Amino acid sequence: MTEARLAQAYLAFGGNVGNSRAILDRAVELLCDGTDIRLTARSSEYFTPPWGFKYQPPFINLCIAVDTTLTPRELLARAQAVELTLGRDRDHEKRWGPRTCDIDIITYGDLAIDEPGLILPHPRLFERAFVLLPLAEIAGERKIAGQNLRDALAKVDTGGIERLAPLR
Ligand code: A4P
Ligand code: MG
Repeated sequence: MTEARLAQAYLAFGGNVGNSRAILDRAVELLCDGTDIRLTARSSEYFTPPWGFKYQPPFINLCIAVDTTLTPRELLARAQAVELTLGRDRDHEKRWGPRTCDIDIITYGDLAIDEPGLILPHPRLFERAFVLLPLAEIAGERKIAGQNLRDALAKVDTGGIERLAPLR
């Protein structure tokens, strides 16, 4: 029997429709089954002003680190299945608009890919304080595409972002 390869991946979660803290908590729980996807670190939750499309409610964002035996495509499929379970409706949402639960893969090991439907590292990572802030909390010294996360964070505007105290 060949042993399954273990990769370390980082994922970002966001939502601004419904009880976002409860929904994202459930999303992490559903995604990290402890078998194929094992949670190794989780950031605080952050209250963040809307990015991209401004006329919408603020978001809750968080990031996690996982060890996974899945391929990047399998991981994306699992993430999208969780989005659907939690009520995401891709057919009726606008780009960068409101959503119950959005899950982006930020990195998968040191893999760099640009294929239809999957780009790694996530292409808009370095523009987004709502991803860099939670990510730096759990992986500040890590380099992505040659950039240290703490340095990347220093270059973006974190105004209006609040770190939330844990619920439990
Ligand atoms: N896709 C390609 N690469 C990836 C990847 N690395 N991870 C594809 C996940 N998906 C990836 O996804 C569109 C397609 O991207 C998927 O079908 C997948 O195959 P989507 O979730 O509908 O993304 P999108 O909304 O079109 O774009 P994007 O850039 O992922 O934006 P977000 O993050 O989904 O935008 N403001 C704050 N403060 N916090 C937020 O969380 N989120 C959004 C939503 C806008 N403003 C926000 C936030
Ligand atoms: Mg997305």
